[in-house]
Amino acid sequence: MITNNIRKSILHMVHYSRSSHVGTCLSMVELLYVLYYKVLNIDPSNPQLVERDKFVLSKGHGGAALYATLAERGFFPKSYLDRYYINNGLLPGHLDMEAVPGIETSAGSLGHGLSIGLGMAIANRQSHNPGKVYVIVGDGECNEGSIWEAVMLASTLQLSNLTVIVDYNKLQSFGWTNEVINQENMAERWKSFGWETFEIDGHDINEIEQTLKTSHKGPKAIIAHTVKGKGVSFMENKLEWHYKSPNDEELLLAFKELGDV
Ligand SMILES: Cc1ncc(C[n+]2csc(CCOP(=O)(O)OP(=O)(O)O)c2C)c(N)n1
Repeated sequence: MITNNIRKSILHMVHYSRSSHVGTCLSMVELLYVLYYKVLNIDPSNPQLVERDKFVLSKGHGGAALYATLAERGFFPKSYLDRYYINNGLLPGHLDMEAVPGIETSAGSLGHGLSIGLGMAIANRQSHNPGKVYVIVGDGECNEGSIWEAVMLASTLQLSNLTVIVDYNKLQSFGWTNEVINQENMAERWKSFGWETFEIDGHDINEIEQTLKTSHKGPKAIIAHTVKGKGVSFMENKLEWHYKSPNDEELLLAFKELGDV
């Protein structure tokens, strides 16, 4: 199963590099899988195709998940994943668009990806380029004011070529998202800013695909309910896995759960 392979790559990468953000990455595996295998018009052998769809991972601290998905999809050899977040490595911990083919924008400082995606969508409209733009933002990331500036402009311009997925895993780096800054009724908030809004299970592959393929006249927001750390029971909904990397024993346990050992 491809989603399992992506999860195993992520676990391997954070374990080997002893780095953070494993929960962040595991939360969006199904979202990335559906985008890269069922939705995006992309060609791994020609990543600069002018009319391609573009994906922006705004929560760039989850870079390992995108690197793992791109490697799985054939943008670059899987062996590159061994060079994640290490000295003299190839793949920086926060996304680097110069590192490997297939990454549309660097990210890590939260709150910028949606504005960048908005700019891409405007440029495509102006140049009659049919390429669509998809952006994943984190729920904690939605604390950033710049997100809402982009949200307002996108609906003013009725950008039907722009889709945002909020990876609504309810946790951020300091605790439960709604206890840091309350964002209850997340879907209503996006709707009130003029976006066509959907609320889905962010781990249900069919629901993700159907919702992404639903046509829309203005910008589309998909509030995807997810679980931080999804797929590894002892990491699910646990704040500490924003920071910790699994030790040898934990890695083995995680792989067992994923049916590998
Ligand atoms: C501008 C900015 N401020 C703060 C941080 C530190 N930071 C890294 S991850 C994070 C929380 C992100 O939470 P969320 O968007 O919900 O993503 P998750 O990891 O839960 O998927 C914060 C505040 C940052 N990277 N950029």
